Amino acid sequence: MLFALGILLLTGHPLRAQDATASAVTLTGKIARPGPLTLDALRKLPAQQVQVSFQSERGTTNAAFTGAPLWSVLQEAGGLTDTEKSGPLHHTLKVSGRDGYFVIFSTGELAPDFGGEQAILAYQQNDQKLGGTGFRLVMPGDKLGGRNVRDVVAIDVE
Ligand SMILES: Nc1nc2c(c(=O)[nH]1)N[C@H]1C(S)=C(S)[C@@H](COP(=O)(O)O)O[C@H]1N2
Ligand SMILES: [Mo]
Repeated sequence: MLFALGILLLTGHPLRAQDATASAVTLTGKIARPGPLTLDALRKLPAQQVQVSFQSERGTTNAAFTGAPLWSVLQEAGGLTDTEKSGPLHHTLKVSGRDGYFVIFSTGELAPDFGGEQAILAYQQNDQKLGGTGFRLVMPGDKLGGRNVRDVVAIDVE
């Protein structure tokens, strides 16, 4: 009985585990408060809408995406643990999709006082909720769609 309870606590309820991956991005690494970022929490951050146009094998996608800047997601999680003067120039973010696809960003390209790139962790495309995990990274201005990671499940800061 205790053993079964232990297994349940360790593995969690299978349905709950599935829900969690479907509606949260896991933040790990060198941030003050690592852990899951739920869709609800993301929706509470000041929203930004960006118009993007990118090419892929499927042609050109034109869409408006709504979400929160990746930089504010980091700040919401307490910011970088590295508080040195040039801390924002020393780290990387690995943004991973459910299929293992990933893109690396540098904190310097995102920090508002440096590159200030408008990377958005989006939850809405035009007026529709995103499918899949519900999260997509969007880089307005990119010609190709490669950095627009679909079905984001994890962001690791190193
Ligand atoms: N998770 C995940 N995201 C991904 C990819 C992928 O294979 N897996 N491919 C990228 C590439 S190369 C392109 S061009 C775009 C295509 O976007 P689309 O699927 O919305 O057309 O998604 C990007 N995001
Ligand atoms: Mo692509």
